[in-house]
This record gives sequence, structure tokens and C-alpha cells, in this order.
Amino acid sequence: MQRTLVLIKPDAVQRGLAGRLISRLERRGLKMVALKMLQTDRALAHRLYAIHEGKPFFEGLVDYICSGPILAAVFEARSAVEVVRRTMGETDPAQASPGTIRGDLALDIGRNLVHGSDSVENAQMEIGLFFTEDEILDYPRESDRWISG
Ligand code: IDP
Ligand code: MG
Repeated sequence: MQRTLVLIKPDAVQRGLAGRLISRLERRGLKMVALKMLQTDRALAHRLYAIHEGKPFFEGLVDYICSGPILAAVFEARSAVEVVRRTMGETDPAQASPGTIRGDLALDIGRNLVHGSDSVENAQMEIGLFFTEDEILDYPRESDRWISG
């Protein structure tokens, strides 16, 4: 089973959308196996966004992700990484299709509400930045047989 890291970013928390965004992923059928609220410090933000270091938007991105509380969650599904990315929509909300989180609820690339890992390898690394192994729960879900056949 694949796992992916989801962050409900500070703009989503400030706009009162956090629960609704978690709910959209739950309703899709993804299984939530870890969840916490925290405020990212700059060291953690640098590790999360290391691949963007040096880009013109990097400092603004670090300021943004550290600017208020976020939710960090781990979701599980057979293709969790791709399913979450497609549910979020394009990075730039102006390009995101209606029906996606960003396409329905956001306008600006600098305030795009959510983060989802972009590969299985990055998901593993990113989950490790936010959760210890014992914070990720392994539990049966009665609805599973109605979601996957
Ligand atoms: P992703 O979040 O869809 O994976 P990435 O390219 O990994 O997109 O970029 C990480 C985050 O950096 C984006 O979600 C967005 O918040 C921010 N970002 C990316 N490109 C720009 C930009 O051109 N201007 C401002 N912020 C950007
Ligand atoms: Mg990314």
C-alpha cells in the first residue's frame, strides 16, 4: 500500500478550510493513518523544500509555509501519491481544473492550500520529516471492501 504526505497549508487553516480539505480526501476513499497540527519552523521548511532552494520564490515559500499552523497527514491507498496529486490539481490554481481542490478553492500559486508528495520516494522522505513510525497507525477499516474490489 502506498503512503503520501499531505499538508493543509497555513492559508487553508486561516480560511477555515482545513476540515473540508481533509474530508475531500477521506470521501475519495483514501485512508487517513496519521494526522497532527503544528507550526513549521524554518529548518523543517528548508528540508521539506530543499529541491526548490535557490529558486526566486524559495524565501517567499518558506515564509508562507511557516506563517501559521498547518495540518500534516499521511494518507494511504494503492496509488495514494497520484490520487492525492490529481485531487489537489495543478500547482498553479489558475491552471487547475474545476473539481480539484486548487481549481475550486484557490487563485494564486503562492497560496495554493495543500501539499502532496510527488513520488513514492519523496513521500517516504517527507513523511519522515513530520512523523515517527509509531505515530502512523495500522488499523483495519470496515469500509475498505466497499472502496476497493
Ligand atoms: P507542488 O506543491 O504542486 O508539488 P512544487 O513545484 O513542488 O509544487 O512547488 C512547491 C510549492 O512552492 C508550491 O505548492 C507553491 O506553494 C510554491 N511555488 C511553486 N512555484 C511557485 C512560483 O512560481 N511562485 C510562488 N510560489 C511557487
Ligand atoms: Mg512539490
